[in-house]
Amino acid sequence: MATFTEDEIPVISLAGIDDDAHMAAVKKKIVEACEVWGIFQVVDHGVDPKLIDDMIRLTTEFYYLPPEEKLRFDMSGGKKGGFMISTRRKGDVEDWREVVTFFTYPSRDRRYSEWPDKPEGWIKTTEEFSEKLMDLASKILEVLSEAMDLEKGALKEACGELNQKILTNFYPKCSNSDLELGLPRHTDPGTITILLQDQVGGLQATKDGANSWINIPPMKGAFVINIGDHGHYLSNGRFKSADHRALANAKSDRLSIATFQYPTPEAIVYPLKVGEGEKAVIENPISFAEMYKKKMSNEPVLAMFNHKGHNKINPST
Ligand SMILES: O=C(O)CCC(=O)C(=O)O
Ligand SMILES: [Fe+2]
Repeated sequence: MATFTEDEIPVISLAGIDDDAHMAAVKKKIVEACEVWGIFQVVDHGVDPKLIDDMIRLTTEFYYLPPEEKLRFDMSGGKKGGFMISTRRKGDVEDWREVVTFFTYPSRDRRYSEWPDKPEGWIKTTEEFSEKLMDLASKILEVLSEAMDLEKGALKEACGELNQKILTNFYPKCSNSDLELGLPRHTDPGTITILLQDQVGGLQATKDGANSWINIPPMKGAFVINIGDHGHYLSNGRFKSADHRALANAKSDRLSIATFQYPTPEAIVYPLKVGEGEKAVIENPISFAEMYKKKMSNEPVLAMFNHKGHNKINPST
C-alpha cells in the first residue's frame, strides 16, 4: 500500500536510519518517494541546525553586498566557480537569478581563489556544509543501492568518485512574476541533489509532465532531495528524475542552496541492473561528460543585467 498521498511531496524523518530496528521503514519510504516523485523532503537528517542557519545567513549576506564586491568574483572569462548573473529566455518566459558556484569535491580540485572572501566565515562554513552534505548524500545513495538489490556502495562506485558542486541561487524579487520564473522547468543532470531553501517558497515539482505543479513548502531545517538524470539512468528508470522549477516572488527576494552530487566526467552512464524482460532506458553506454554536454546545450547566457524592476548591476559604474 502506498505510504504517501498522491498530491503531496513526501516528508521523511531520517531518525533511526542507522539503527536496525527503524531502518527498514525509513528506507521503504525513501524508495517509494523516489519511485513516485523523485523528490522528497527530509527532516531529522543529523546536519546541525546552526550550520544550516549560518550557511543561509552568510550566503544571503553575500548577495546584499554592493555589486562591485560581488563582481570581484565574477566567473565569466573561463573561471569555473564564483559569481554570475544568469538569465535565459524561453519564449516570453525569462529566468532571473544571481548565483555563486563552489566546486567542492574532489576537495583537491577546490580553487579557493574563486571562493568569495566576504562575508567573513563563509568559506569555512561552506567547507563544513559541503562535508556534511557529502555524508548525507552517501547515506541516501546506500539506501537506493540496497533497494536495487545491489551492494550498499554500488551507486557511489558507479560515480567513480562522487563529485559535489554547491550552487547558491539568489532570486531578486520580481515585479513581473507572471512572466518571469526564477528558474524554469528542468531536471538536474547529476545523481542526486540536496536543496536547502529559505522560508519564502517557490519551489515546485510535477509528476504529470507539467499539467499540474505541486508546491514544495519551505520547512525550517529540512532538505529537499531529488533524483537527477544520472540516478534515473542507473536505476533503469525506476527512480524518477524529478521535474522541478522555481517561481519568482513579487514581494520578497528568495535564496536556495543546491548541492549537486554527480559522477566523475569519465564515469560510464548505463543502468546498473536491467531486469528480465526489461529494456535499458539508454541504448548505449555514454560517459557522464557526454551526457552532460548533450543536456546542457541550452545553457544560461552570462549577462550583466540591466532590467526592469531589479537591482541593477553595471560593472562600469
Ligand atoms: O531554487 C530552487 O528552489 C531550485 C533550484 C534548482 O532547482 C537548481 O539549482 O537546480
Ligand atoms: Fe534543479
